[in-house]
Amino acid sequence: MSVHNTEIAEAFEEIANLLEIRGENPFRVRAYRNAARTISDLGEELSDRVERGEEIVGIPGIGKELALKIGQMVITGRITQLEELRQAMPPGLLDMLRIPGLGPKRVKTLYHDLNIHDVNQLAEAARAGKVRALPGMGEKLETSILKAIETRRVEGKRFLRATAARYAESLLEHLRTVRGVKQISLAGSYRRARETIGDLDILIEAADSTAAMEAFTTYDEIQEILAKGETKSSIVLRAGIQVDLRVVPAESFGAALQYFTGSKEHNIAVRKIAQAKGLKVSEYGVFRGEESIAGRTEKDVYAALDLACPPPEIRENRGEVELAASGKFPKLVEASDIRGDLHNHSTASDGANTIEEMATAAQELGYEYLAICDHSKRLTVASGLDEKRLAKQIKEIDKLNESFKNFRLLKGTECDILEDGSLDLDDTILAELDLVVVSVHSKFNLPRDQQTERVLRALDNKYTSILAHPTGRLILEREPYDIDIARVIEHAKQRGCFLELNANPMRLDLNDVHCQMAKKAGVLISIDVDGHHVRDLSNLTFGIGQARRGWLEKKDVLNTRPLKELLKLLNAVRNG
Ligand code: DGT
Ligand code: CA
Ligand code: CA
Ligand code: ZN
Repeated sequence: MSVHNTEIAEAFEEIANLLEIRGENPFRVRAYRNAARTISDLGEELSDRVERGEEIVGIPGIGKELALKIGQMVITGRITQLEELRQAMPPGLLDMLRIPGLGPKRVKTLYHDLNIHDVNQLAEAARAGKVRALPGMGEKLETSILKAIETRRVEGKRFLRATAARYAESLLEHLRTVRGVKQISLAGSYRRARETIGDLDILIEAADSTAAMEAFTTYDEIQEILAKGETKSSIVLRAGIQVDLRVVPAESFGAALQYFTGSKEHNIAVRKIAQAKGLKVSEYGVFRGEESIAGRTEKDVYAALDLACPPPEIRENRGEVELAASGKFPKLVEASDIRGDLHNHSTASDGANTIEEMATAAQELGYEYLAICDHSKRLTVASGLDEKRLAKQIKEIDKLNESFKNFRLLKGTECDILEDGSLDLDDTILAELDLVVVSVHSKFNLPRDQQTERVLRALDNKYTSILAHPTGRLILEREPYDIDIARVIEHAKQRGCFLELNANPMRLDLNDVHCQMAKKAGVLISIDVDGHHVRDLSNLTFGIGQARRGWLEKKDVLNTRPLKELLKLLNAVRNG
């Protein structure tokens, strides 16, 4: 049984939360929280270390006590202290933490002052207007709590695609080696690259399902087996993610893959086309009367309906079914089209790696360029750069560039947009840069018009090149700020500047629908990882998934351009 760092980090985070809600010593709480962050940022799995018999003490922030607990978790899968804490406190408290706006401090107040134990009691108290009276809460929070609880009931629990990806990959690896498994594929929202996943759907081709079902239901990361059958089984992983597995014979693998990839809306539209032709489509195949006329591959299934097979990412019934009849899909952008990344941080602000380390990592990926865009001075928590430090960084980058062949570091900034829409740095220093990425990191609560005007004004600065994470959302955690994206897109078009699709799996901002709007308006999108660590460069895959869902092609994406062409485009923004 191998325990992932994420699970250890989650356990520590939970201990910190429970201790804080109980009102324990803040230093102790912080020690667990810091350790959780350190562990989830580690490159290697701690369980590997323990298995090799190596020390854990010595990792910053992990003392003897915490090391012992990590050891216990790796070996037994649990931490006694956490189990005791869970026993001692109402289980619904942790669930309350998932409501946006509620941290351990507020949950502690709700628990101690109003004796609220779970989300239901919280909703009741909020409806009765009791929450607003608590210190530091107010009517606004009370309303947003209620709203959050209500939408949650509709949506159910979802997971970030990146979280699901980690667990999906190990599970697939486990299943791939099973005797008799001929083909295996993920289906459902995961295959369509949705930003969040309700559950994972896996499809296996095997003549005999016994071995596959056995391997699936004895997987060592299982929390619960929901169902075990001959063709279908469902489990819940320890991470809380449900996985549905279906085993099908070769002659219907394509039909099952088509059906379970969805989306439901896409399938309904496809079924209508089939009906008009006197055919029936199901997860078993395409049928004329009793006779199956297709089902082995997805392509066969669509072909039997005179349709071309659409890329999974666009199967949302947003125009792809109509296009399928003419066989002309856009040629969606691919990771290999990307020539460089235009938004990255270094140790100068809040990044974990030096400029040189970031440059090396980018070169290893075969990139032609990488832009260093550290935060600007207003963002003091991220040690943002003022004009003087940025001037120094410019010199440093110029010097580094002399040593590269076929690669260029671009000089940039991620400049804060101030409340009035002006930029955080002087134009004179912005003029020295290759590009200026601008973004909102404060005043998320401005009214829609004011927020929109603020951003439009920032785009009006002649040095502004790219608007980063344009809506500021954090998926499953923070709603986008209220902004009129249609106006932003239109303004970017007029100004000739660019919008970002931030590839951080928690942001994916712009979203798919916005990307499609930008494409229609003729605004180029820059798909950037917003790297704070060399490892983050691999997040490109999430950005590409979202871009494909937004129908973007190579030509719609700024950083598919070779360096020379890119520089021409960037220059045109400030001189055009
Ligand atoms: P999720 O899991 O909520 O992120 O979204 P999906 O799309 O993975 O949905 P899921 O797991 O409930 O079902 C997988 C696929 O199976 C879905 O995309 C389409 C197909 N499917 C499920 N239920 C129905 C249905 O009632 N009608 C049709 N036409 N297709 C369905
Ligand atoms: Ca699913
Ligand atoms: Ca499912
Ligand atoms: Zn950034």
